[in-house]
Amino acid sequence: MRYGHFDDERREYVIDRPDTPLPWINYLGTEEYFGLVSNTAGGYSFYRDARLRRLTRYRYNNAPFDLGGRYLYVRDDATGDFWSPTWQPTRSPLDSYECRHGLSYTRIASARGGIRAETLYFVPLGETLEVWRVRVTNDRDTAAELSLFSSVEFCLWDAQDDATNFQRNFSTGQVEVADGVIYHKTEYRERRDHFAYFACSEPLAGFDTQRDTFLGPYRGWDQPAAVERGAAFDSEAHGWAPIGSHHVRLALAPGETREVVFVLGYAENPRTEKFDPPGSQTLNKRHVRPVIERWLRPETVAEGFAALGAYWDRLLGTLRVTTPDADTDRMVNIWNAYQCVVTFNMSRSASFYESGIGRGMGFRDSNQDLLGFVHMIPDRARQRILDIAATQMATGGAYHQYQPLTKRGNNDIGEGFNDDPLWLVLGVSAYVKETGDQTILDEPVPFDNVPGSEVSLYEHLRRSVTYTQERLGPHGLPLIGRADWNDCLNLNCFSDTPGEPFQTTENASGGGAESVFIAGQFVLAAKELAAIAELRGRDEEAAGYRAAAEKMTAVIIEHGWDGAWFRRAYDFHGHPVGSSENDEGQIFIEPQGMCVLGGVGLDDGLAVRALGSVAERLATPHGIILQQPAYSDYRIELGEISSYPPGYKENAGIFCHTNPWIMIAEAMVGHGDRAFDYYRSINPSAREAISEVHRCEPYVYAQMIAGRDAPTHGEAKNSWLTGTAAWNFVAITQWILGIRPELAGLRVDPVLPAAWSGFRATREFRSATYEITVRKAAGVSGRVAYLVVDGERIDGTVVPPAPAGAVVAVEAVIEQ
Ligand code: BGC
Ligand code: IFM
Repeated sequence: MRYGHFDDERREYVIDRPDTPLPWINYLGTEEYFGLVSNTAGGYSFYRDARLRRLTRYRYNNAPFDLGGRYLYVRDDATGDFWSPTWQPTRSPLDSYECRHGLSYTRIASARGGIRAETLYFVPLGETLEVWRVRVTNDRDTAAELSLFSSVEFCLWDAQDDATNFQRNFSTGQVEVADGVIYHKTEYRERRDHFAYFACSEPLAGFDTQRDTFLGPYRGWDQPAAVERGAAFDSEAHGWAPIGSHHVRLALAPGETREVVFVLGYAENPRTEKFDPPGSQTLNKRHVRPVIERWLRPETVAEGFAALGAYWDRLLGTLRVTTPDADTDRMVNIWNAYQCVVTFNMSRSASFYESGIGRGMGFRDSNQDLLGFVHMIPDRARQRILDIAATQMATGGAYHQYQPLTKRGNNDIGEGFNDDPLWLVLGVSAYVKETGDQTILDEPVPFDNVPGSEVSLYEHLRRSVTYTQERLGPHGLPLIGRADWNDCLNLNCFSDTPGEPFQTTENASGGGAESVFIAGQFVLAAKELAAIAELRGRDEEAAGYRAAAEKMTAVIIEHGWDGAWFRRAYDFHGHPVGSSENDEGQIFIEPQGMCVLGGVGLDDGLAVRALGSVAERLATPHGIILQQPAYSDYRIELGEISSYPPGYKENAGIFCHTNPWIMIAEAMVGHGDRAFDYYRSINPSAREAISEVHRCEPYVYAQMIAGRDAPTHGEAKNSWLTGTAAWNFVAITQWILGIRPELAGLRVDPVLPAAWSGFRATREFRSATYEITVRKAAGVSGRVAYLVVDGERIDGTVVPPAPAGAVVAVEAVIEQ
């Protein structure tokens, strides 16, 4: 069952009923000011940091699930009938409803009783504000006397404090209303000097700034007293809950449309210029007045919206594909790429499943996210890398997270996730391959942001590799520490006394448990670093890294191979995890993917064998399960993984992030059909037809789909902010379609499903454009036999970089 459809031409997903199984959301903003917006206008806004600079309030885990947002009310002043044109919060029946989620904008249109309202929400480039452009049309053949009310509930900036510290916060709220603009000027705890403003293009019939006056006693957002009676109270908030609401009266002739613009923005005042006149309580808002005036003008709004479209044309123009599969095309060309940029902006901070207060930016997560957006925004990727690397320690170890506002490592979760440092090598290598920019390797980067501790980024990479080499366990495999990629595989939660639970932060990473996953990742990273070393003429170092990769490969084969697949780990007691010797958790997906990505088992058939086991034991029509059999009970020696009910999250859920590793591995061994089947099984667009099962948005990946042990098998959860976005983009574009940036140039080496007869693509790469045609007869499943580059046949599959501005025609011919 569908709840809408894709409009590929306009790069939109069109939702045609408001009661989607879960809120289907979108993001506004591309630079510093961001918002989340659902298909019924729920969500919130923030400036740079979703925790510390939250403009509007949102209550998570609400009932209904999504309540609170950028709400409007239309009232027919002749009858008193009122409704929300975005359906929420009144949920009044609508004669028509349509929500179009586009690239950094959302448009929600509806009609009731012959009155149509269409609202466009977006954040203009270069501004710290959002625009709501509302068009109200009278489709009746009589005149209409209407009222339009806006509403937002202000957050008192620190979202965590706002949600908990009521003894204080019920007394701090302050607003000011001047020239029809509502200013929210509650002081932030540290008395930073910023404020929010909410303006309207029309003369006001009234306003409200105190929530409980606007709503009335014992009422909710579905039935505000001001709207019901058709007149605002002109309330001024002193403490309690400041809101912003404008009341506008509209008299519309038959057929007439009126455009009303609302602008919600963020501004700062230097401390000395905070008040006007100095020392008074009146906000100095001189600098924002011109901004407000400009953005209330319909022409500015139209130009701003067009500029946003052009921005996305530019970003998405980097790679365009035309394949025989529509779901592939729309994900690669539009939605997957878009999700990668959103993940760049948000990391794991703010979604409808991430509260915006819980987490900073992940060291591991951000490095992987980079793989999905580096081709679109290389400059920002460069900066991101330098920021991440600056949180690394001199030991090569890393803070697991850092704070976006301060860019400092944050020790809330601690360190000792022993996979972390190696992701930096993979992130940097992806950047250098994409851009050819080797200067980044010489950038001075501090350790733990301590001035004076700077060494080159290249040295940081070396330390990442050394970090693993210096932490090997009894089998010569890397120590896992607190956990590796799988946060919940906590193998050092040992107990000396049987039956005695025992786990502290200190000992969680101190034991001897080992990870085969990190071993595979090490092989991959050491090879990548060897190639970078060679590029810099450090052949001896390169040889050292290659030798280290070989040595680790041998250890994996000796101690990490279980007979038909790669083992997952050894626990604190030295028992294998992910082995046929285990009663549960016999086979895990992660080492099958990562070892093959590192090239382990490619020559001796182990890779093919392991992938066969994945197909046999882990694959389902809804994606590949993380491990099987699911743990049925808690086991202290395995930790949190066994605390999840079977089929969810890390305990045998379909953890989508890992699936592309298998797609890539299958492509590496030449299995185009299997790689593509796996790709389609979790491709959200390909799952659109089963939206009642999948339940999350059909245009973006979710972190997890419930596994076969769960009663809700096939149900997705935790959409948007997941490494799934970047890795699927890499799997489909670089390995299945095979357009892969390498140090030496652009490789074109697809591994396609047999039924396809080729595809076409345009790829911007290092300032040149590659027009790629892949030809293959349907039914054939071979690899590229030769390339023809600008009419000349070349050996191998790497197209050397062309001069900037060149347009290069590449033809790849696949033969049996
Ligand atoms: C991860 C989850 C994991 C959890 C453990 C989070 O950081 O996203 O997948 O289950 O940590 O509490
Ligand atoms: O690898 C982690 C990631 O860093 C956060 N989400 C869950 C993943 C698996 O545990």
